[in-house]
This record gives sequence, structure tokens and C-alpha cells, in this order.
Amino acid sequence: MKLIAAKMAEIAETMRVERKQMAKQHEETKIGEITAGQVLGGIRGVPAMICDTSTVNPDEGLRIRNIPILELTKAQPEDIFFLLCTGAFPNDAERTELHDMFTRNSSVPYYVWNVLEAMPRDSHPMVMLSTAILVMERESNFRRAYDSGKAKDKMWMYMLEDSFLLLSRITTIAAAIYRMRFDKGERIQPRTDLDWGANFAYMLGLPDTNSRFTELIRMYLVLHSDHEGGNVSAFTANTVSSALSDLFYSFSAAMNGLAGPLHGLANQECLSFVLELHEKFGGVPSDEELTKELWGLLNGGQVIPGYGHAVLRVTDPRFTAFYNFGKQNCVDDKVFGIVDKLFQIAPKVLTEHGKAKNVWPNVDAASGSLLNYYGMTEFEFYTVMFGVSRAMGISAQLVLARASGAPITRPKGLTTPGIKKLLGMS
Ligand code: CMX
Repeated sequence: MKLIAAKMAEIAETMRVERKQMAKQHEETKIGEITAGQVLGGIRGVPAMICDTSTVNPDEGLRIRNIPILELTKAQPEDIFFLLCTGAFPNDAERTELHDMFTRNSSVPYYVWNVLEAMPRDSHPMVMLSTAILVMERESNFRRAYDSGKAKDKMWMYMLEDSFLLLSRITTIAAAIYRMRFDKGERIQPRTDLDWGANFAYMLGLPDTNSRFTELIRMYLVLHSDHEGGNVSAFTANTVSSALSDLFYSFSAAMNGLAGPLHGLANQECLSFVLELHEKFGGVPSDEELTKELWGLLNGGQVIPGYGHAVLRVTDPRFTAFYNFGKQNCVDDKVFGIVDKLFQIAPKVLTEHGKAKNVWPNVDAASGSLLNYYGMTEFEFYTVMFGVSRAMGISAQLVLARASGAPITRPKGLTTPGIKKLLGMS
């Protein structure tokens, strides 16, 4: 980890000094106002944390270190992790070291398998992922460093060590969960001669004669790698880690948030919905049939999965990347055909319905149909795919939080009578 640690050491020094200075000089400087709507609406849009890895502009979507995500679809996930942490792409020597760090610990200790095998057969794959990560907490370098009294300003280094431990194992664990949970046969051992994405595709064990599935997996990992700091999973991880809980505690907690239907589980729900339509109409429904079906959902108080977003107000560029991939590789597929038809119809229906602030598709609207096309039909697994990818962004965020000396998170809770008083209602 020598080269990466050296680069991070410089960054950490600058970040820590800058943060300290800003906090000292601008303790009382106002940078905005908060409305009651934001407080009552889930702390919506309140600029309340620092996140340097990526930004999400409502009118454009994700940029990783200021690079639009659509310019990164062919990048290697390992390079993206380096970019998230340092703001630059690795040089050749750093890339070699990165590859080593991503493969070094890809064998998973026996006790993780024992725990997973002891879990009830019908456990959700996300429960298995979160549990597997949490039981590895005993191996945290960060916790050991803290216990042995290491200086606070060096703790980012141990968070980085834990990040590589997590990243190198999480693909082995996720692939094994897939094979165990859906009766796919023995676990497939990791290889050290493959890149991170290719190794993950290999361990999942799905047929991949023309390497298009591997290509999809690499792109999937990149597209889901990060989405700034305020989303449920990243915010959770940042909050847990701000108490100096290590990466295993923090990331496991993040996965429990990602497992919610309004967040990461939406991709499972999305494909489940698309498959229901496929079954009901025996293929791609007509415009009229789909319009009626969507109104049925909305009138029943349900949401159209894969549409809308808490921040975005345009089509999610990550959807665009998946959609373009589908147009190139899956045009003959009826399930992708339904995704395509939904893209034509759902925004119109949501606009007419008039409630959703964003009527356009998010990342979850297309990703599942592509995994399904390549044989991963078990949609209960899709949020695990999301979680594996997000391990990059969340790890990078937590390394930077420790590098900059971010303090414990402690927003203020208001009582209902308290806010009523502030609003002049009592
Ligand atoms: N279908 C139907 N109604 C929708 C909707 C959709 N796709 N998206 C938003 N709405 C509704 C909301 O439920 C809300 O209704 P109420 O006022 O009755 O509560 C209203 O429109 C206003 O909501 P909003 O401000 O536009 O959206 P939010 O920021 O509250 O919620 C999100 C954002 C993603 C939870 C919501 O759009 C949604 O439920 N979408 C479907 C689920 C989904 O695709 N989630 C994945 C998001 C990506 C991710 O985080 O992984």
C-alpha cells in the first residue's frame, strides 16, 4: 500500500489543515437557511456535511471528482476507487499496487462461511451480506490502531487498510452468497490474475462466452460506486463512522439502509414489476395497456419503481449508460423491451399524476433487466450487487472523513411542540 498511502498522506495533511482553519475562521459564518419543509421532509437538501468523492447536481446527475459519470463507463473499478480517494487516476506503478491490494485478501476466512451457512435458508441476501461484513469486524486494523492509542491524524491509514480488506473480500462473499442462496453449486475460488470486476463476474459463475457479462459487471461497479454523501447508505456510514466505529460496523450499517425499498431495494422491486408485466401481457404490453397498469399502481397508492429521485430532476445518467448498453446488446429481449416501453410511458403518466418532483428514470430502472438478460434472474440478489459497488464510494468517503479529521455527527432533534412554537402555531 506504499504508493497509495504516500499519495493519501499528502492529501490528508492538506485536508486536515484546511478543515481546521475553516472551522476556526468561519465558525459563525452563515452558509444558508433551513426551512421547516426541509426539516419535515427528511433534512432534504440541507448542506450539512462535506463529501469530496462525488457530487450530484439535480440537472445533471453524478460526477465523480468532477468528471461526469458518462465519461467513466469504460473505466476499471479499481481506478475509480483511486479516483474517489485521491481525485486523480493512478499511474502505472500505482495501478499495479492497486491490483495487488484488491486481490491480496480475496480469500475469505472460514468463520464467515460458517456464519453464512448457519443462517436460515430464506434469509434475504442483503441480511447475509450485512452479517458477513459485521462478523469480520474482529479483523479491523482501524479498531486495533485505536485500541493501541494511535494518533487521531493517522487513523485514515487504518481506514484505508480496512477498505482494501473489505474491497478484496466483498466480491468473494457476494458471489458466494449468490451461489449458496440460489443453489448454484459450490463456491468458486477467487483468482489473482483477473481484475476486480472480471474476478467478480467469474466467481458468480454465470455463462459469459463473449465477455459482455464481464463488461457489464465492470460498468455496473463503476456506475454504482458513489452518489455523494447524503443518500441513506452513505449518510448512515458517515454517521456511524463519525463515532470512530470502524469500516466494518459502518459499512454493515450502510447496507441495512441500502436494503430499504426506497433506496437500493428498488432495483429488485423494479425487475419484479417488469417481470409481472411480462407475465401478465405475455411480452411487451401496448402503450394503452401499460398506461392503464401504471395508473392502477398510482391509484392504489403505490410508486412506480425505478422512477423519481430525491435529488435528480433529469434522467439519471447511470440509467442512460445501462439503457445504451441494453440497446446495443439486448434489443431482442422482451424484458428489456418492457424497460424501454416504461421509459416512453412512465414519465408521461407521472407528469399527469402531478405528485413526483422528478418523473424520470433512476439507475434502478434498467440495471436489473441487463443482469436478468445475462442469466442472473434472482432479483433478490440485485441489491447485493449495488452494495458491492457502493463499498468503493463509502470506503473512500470514510478514509477522507478520517483524513480531514471530521468530528462526531450531532444534528439537533426538535420536538413536535418545539417546531410548532417556531412556526407560530402554538
Ligand atoms: N411513483 C409514484 N409516486 C412517486 C414516485 C414514483 N416513482 N416518486 C415520487 N412519488 C411521490 C412520492 O411518493 C411523494 O408522494 P407523497 O407526497 O404522497 O408522499 C411525492 O411524489 C413527492 O415525492 P418526491 O419529492 O418527488 O420524491 P421523494 O424525494 O420523496 O422520494 C424516491 C424519492 C426515490 C423515494 C421516490 O421517487 C420513489 O419512491 N421512487 C420509486 C422508488 C425508487 O425508484 N427508488 C430508487 C431511488 C434510487 C436510489 O436511491 O437507489
